[in-house]
Amino acid sequence: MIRDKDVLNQITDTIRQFVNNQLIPMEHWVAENDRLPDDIISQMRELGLFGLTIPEEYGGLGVTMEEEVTLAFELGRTSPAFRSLIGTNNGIGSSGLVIDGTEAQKQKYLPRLASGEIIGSFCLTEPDSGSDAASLKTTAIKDGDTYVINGTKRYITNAPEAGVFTVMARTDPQNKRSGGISAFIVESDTPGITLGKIDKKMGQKGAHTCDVIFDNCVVPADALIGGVEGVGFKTAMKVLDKGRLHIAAASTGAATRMLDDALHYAVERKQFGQPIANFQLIQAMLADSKAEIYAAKSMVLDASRLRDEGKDVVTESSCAKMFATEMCGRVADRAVQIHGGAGYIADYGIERFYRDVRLYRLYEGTTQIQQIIIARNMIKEVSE
Ligand code: COS
Repeated sequence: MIRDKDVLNQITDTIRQFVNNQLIPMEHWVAENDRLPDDIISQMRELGLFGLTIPEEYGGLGVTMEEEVTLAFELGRTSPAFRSLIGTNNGIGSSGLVIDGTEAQKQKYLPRLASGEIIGSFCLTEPDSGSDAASLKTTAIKDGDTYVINGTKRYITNAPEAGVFTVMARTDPQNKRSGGISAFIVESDTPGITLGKIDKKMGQKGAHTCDVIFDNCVVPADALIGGVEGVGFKTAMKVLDKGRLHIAAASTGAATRMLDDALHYAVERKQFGQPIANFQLIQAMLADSKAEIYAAKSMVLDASRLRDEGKDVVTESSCAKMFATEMCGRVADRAVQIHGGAGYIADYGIERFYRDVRLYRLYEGTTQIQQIIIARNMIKEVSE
């Protein structure tokens, strides 16, 4: 759903110019220095990019899902590290509060997340609990009017920058599956929290992940999201349903950029006395990529519109995430191939994209988890 086409076009144009003029020129610097320049972060704040999805009454722009993915198509066209910094505030680092938080929790944190004053981060994954999220071992044991949290969270995006964590922890240790899990909003300077060293990743330099360790970390009882125990797993799943659509859009944006780079290279690069774009084997790679990007974009928009209509889009969200991220991987591979030897050389940037986008098929649920969700829902529907 687009609330006002002119306003959306204006925001999209602003972001497109920001990506083209400010972010793309800094991609190499970010990869070399493994951080974002401070002035870029300030500009992101000024543009309101940290609060795109946060409801207007809490200081954000309150974009709809269709508007969000439209903007993510643009933000996806540059190094994922830029989008990653604002990504958690607009997605998994705030959605738990937006979807299930109490009014007091929303009032307390959402305005600061929307302005970019603090960064939000989502703590679900653990050393022994990745795809099987319901098996998580971190505990939050009630003690008077507090909870005591113990456990380790792993690969937590933006944890080194975070001011506040959404933490999934087991409040009922007797219940070993999803029903024993609750979600908490925890400030990062709470005593008992330490961070591991920043992970060395395959790509996405400038976007940081690390362990978050809770050692007898005492939080007030009102840190329990929504004030209800035992529904934290469902909160996490709802957060991910939305997050997966965003990642699908970002992957589509990245594929668009890589195809654009490959097309320009193919038109300029001459072999056998003519641009390689004249060769049909190159054309096949360009055409397949174009069609697949179009398909992904259509899926993402369709699923987003359905979500805006209030429909259950668990299946569609997983379909879009699976297709768009796998498509993005194929386009990355073809883009390197079209660049030939240059595709393997850092100066051309395409090898960096190839490594950066590999993560899209893994986080917020691997492709195999999306397949399981889609197939399970199909089987459930036919059995009912
Ligand atoms: N929205 C709301 N509720 C949901 C839901 C959703 N999208 N998905 C599941 N639930 C509910 C179920 O209805 C069920 O509720 P009841 O107990 O009341 O029946 C409960 O949650 C448990 O669901 P389910 O039985 O499907 O859980 P499983 O343990 O079988 O696992 C998967 C579900 C595999 C889909 C889940 O663990 C998952 O998504 N894993 C990937 C985790 C992930 O993406 N990690 C990335 C890290 S964050 S960057």
